[in-house]
Amino acid sequence: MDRRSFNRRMLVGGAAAAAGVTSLSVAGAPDARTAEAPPRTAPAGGEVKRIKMYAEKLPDGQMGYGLEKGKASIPGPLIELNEGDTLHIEFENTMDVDASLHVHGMDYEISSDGTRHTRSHVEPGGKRTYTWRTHKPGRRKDGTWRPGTAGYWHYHDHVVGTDHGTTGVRKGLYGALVVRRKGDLLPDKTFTVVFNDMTINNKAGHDAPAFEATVGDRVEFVSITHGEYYHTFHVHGHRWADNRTGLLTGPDDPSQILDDKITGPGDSFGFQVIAGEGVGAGAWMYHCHVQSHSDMGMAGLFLVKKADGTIPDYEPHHAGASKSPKSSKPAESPDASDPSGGHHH
Ligand SMILES: [Cu+2]
Repeated sequence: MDRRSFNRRMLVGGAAAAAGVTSLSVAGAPDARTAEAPPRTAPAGGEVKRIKMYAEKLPDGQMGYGLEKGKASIPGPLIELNEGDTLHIEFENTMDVDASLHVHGMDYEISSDGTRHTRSHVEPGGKRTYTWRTHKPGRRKDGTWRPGTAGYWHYHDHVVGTDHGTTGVRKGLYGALVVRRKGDLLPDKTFTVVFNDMTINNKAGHDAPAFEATVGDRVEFVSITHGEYYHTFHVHGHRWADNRTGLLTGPDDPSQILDDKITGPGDSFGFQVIAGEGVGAGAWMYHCHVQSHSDMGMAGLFLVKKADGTIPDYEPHHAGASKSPKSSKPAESPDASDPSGGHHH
């Protein structure tokens, strides 16, 4: 884990990190922590957290959110909360057009909607504090059950280009938000995969990000869809449960097991897998399963390394992604400031 992602985690997931991160997992010793050691779990929420968030124009004309000036990325930073937490975001718009921060799934007052008609957007050079709240599940006074906030959610601009943020979203102003329930299993790594029009994380055809893990890592994927099209999210060699966490709660959990899920604009879901479980290391593809979409390049690689860093039978030329390490050499960790959506815990 590098400094930047560590800082990210301390900023928004500080309680989880403080409560559970061992030196083993920080040092990245996957062999030692799998199988025997029980997974770390999310603590009870209830904290008030504060972060800064910047909307910035990127050198290539795209737009991104970042936690520091000059550090914007596509997707924006992964934000992690625990049910019961409140997050205050001091948002600064460094661009020359109005921008905003609009979130799905949270409790927020209309003044944090991030829309133009509520005047909760931010003018060029301006600042605004958005407040997102979360709650635990519980019984209402009328006896009905109120769901908690925990889930795989996302945030995005809602004003650049149109009153729906169509240009902002198209250019990269979006990111993932994970809210955990007390006891939820914490992943070693989280990867955000955004199908945005015909791109993955705004990387057009055949330039999709590669995500790297080592056999035995507990890997979390967050799938978000934006734009004009429906897609299907598919990963080779790994499966998940079609429920809140993507994990079965026990032998009687009736959730369907999937390795492919249809997803449309505005949708988000997530799940965890054990990298290479039962199948081993390899350059496992992930892709949209609409044939013309994958043919046009909506495909990338989930690179699962052996403990020695090698990936068997990996020929970059024949794989779905182009910018990847060479066969049988130790794969390099992706830079946390990269636009690929990788986030290391
Ligand atoms: Cu597709």
